[in-house]
Amino acid sequence: MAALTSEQKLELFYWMVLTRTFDEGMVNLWKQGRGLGGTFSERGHEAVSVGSAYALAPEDIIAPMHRDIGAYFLRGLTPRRVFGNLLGKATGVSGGRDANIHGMGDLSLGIVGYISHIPMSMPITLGVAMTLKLRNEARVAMTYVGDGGSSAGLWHETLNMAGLYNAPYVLIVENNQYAYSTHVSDSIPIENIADRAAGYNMPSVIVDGNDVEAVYHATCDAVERARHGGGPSLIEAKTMRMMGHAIHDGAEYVPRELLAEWEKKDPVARYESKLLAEKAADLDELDEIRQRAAIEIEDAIEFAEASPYPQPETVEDGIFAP
Ligand SMILES: Cc1ncc(C[n+]2csc(CCOP(=O)(O)OP(=O)(O)O)c2C)c(N)n1
Ligand SMILES: [Mg+2]
Repeated sequence: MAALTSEQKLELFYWMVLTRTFDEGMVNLWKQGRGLGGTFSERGHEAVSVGSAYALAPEDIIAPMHRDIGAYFLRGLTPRRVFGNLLGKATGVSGGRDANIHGMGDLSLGIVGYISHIPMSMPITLGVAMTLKLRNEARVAMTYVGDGGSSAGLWHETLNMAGLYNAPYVLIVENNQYAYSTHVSDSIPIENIADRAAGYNMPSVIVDGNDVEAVYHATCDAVERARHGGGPSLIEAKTMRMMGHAIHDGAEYVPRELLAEWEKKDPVARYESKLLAEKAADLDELDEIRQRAAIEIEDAIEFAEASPYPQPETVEDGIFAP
C-alpha cells in the first residue's frame, strides 16, 4: 500500500478539524438554545470516521452512524446541509423531515442514510454489498456500529450472512466503551469484539481508533480485499466517547480519570503533533486549515439559521403511501 503523501495527510487533518469544529459549533448552538434536534457529539471519534471514509473510492457505498459526521463530510455532504438538517430546515438533507442525524442519506453521494434502529444499517448495507457482488462490480459497501450495537441479534445474523456469501462488506466497530450509560464490560463477556469475526469466517483487526493513519491503513486493507473478491472484514477501532450519549447526558457515570486519560490521546491534537514532528506541515499551514474550517462552519450555521422551514403543503412529499 502506498504511503500517504504530505498532501493527503493535510487532507486528513482538514477533515478531522472540520469535524471537530462542526461538533463544537453544534454543541454551542444547543447550549445557546438555538439548536433544535438530536445533538450527539462525536468528539473523540474524528480519527475513526475520517480515516475509514478516506479509504473508500468515490463509487463505494457508505452508511455512517450518529458519530460519523466526518464520514458524511468526506463523502460530500456539506456542513450547510447537515446544519440545515439539525435545525429542521428545508435546506437540510431530509428537507426538514427529521431534525436529527437519522436518515441523512444521499444516494448520489453513495451515502445510505443512517437508520436509527441499531444496528439496522448493517443488514441494509449488506444488501447493498450483495447487490454489488451479484452485478460483478468491483465496489465495496461499508458501515459502522457501536460496542452497544454489537450484541444485537441482527449484528450476528448480518455477519453470518456476509461471511457465508463472501460479500464485499466492511464493518467498522466503533468501540467507544459506552452505550448510553452501560460500560462495554457490562454488555460483552469478551475483551475484543474483533474476536467474534472468527465465528463468521472473516478477518478482523483491532486498531487504535485515535490514530487516523492507523484507521486509514486498516480500512484500505479491508477495502482492497473486499474489492478483489476476498470477502468481508471487521475492524474494531478502540476509542472513547468523550461526551455524554447526547447533549442532555452529562455522563456523570464515566470516571473523570478515564476521560482525562483519553483526552491525552485526543485524535486531532495527536495528529497535529505528528504532522509537526515529521515536518509534513508547519504551524502556519495547520492554522490556515483551522481557519478554513472555522469559516466553513460559521457560514453553515448562518446559512441554516437563515433557511426556511419546510412548507406545510410538502408534508406528503417522499412518503411512499400517503
Ligand atoms: C434498537 C434500538 N434500541 C435502542 C436505541 C436507542 N439508542 C440509540 S444510540 C444507543 C446506544 C448505542 O451505543 P453504541 O452502539 O455503543 O454506540 P455509541 O452511541 O456509543 O456510538 C441506544 C440504546 C436505538 N436507536 N435502537
Ligand atoms: Mg458505544
